[in-house]
Amino acid sequence: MGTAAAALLVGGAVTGGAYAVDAAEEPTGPIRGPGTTTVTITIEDSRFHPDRIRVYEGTQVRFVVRNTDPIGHELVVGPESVHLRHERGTEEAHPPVPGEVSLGPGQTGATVFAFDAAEPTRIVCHLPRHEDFGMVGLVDVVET
Ligand SMILES: [Cu+2]
Repeated sequence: MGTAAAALLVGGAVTGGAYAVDAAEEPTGPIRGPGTTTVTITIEDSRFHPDRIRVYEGTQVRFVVRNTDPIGHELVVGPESVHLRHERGTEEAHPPVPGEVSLGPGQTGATVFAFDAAEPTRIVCHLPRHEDFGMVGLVDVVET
């Protein structure tokens, strides 16, 4: 990680705005979709790996989420209205809402989300302080 990326993390850059994931990995691999596809995301040390993926507009992604940490996490993917609701809300468990899955320590779970809008879409763990710590990712939704 470069100095700039480290500074962003230390500075709490993940707390504001839809583009607060500047420190995220560059997107790698193919643009997924269209149609249906499965993406495996591993949670390790309170980070999503990968934390940046690309999909074509209209793709339905099944996220298989492996939590390798000894603490619970969640994965919430969706438009900013969804993230706002979670930041202000008190929901403790999310299934079976599409795009939301809660994971106990060491658990693997899955959720499905359809990326119907060609706009950057965040993935966030909304457990207390996890987003501030850097538990955020980005899906680049590419126009077909
Ligand atoms: Cu978390």
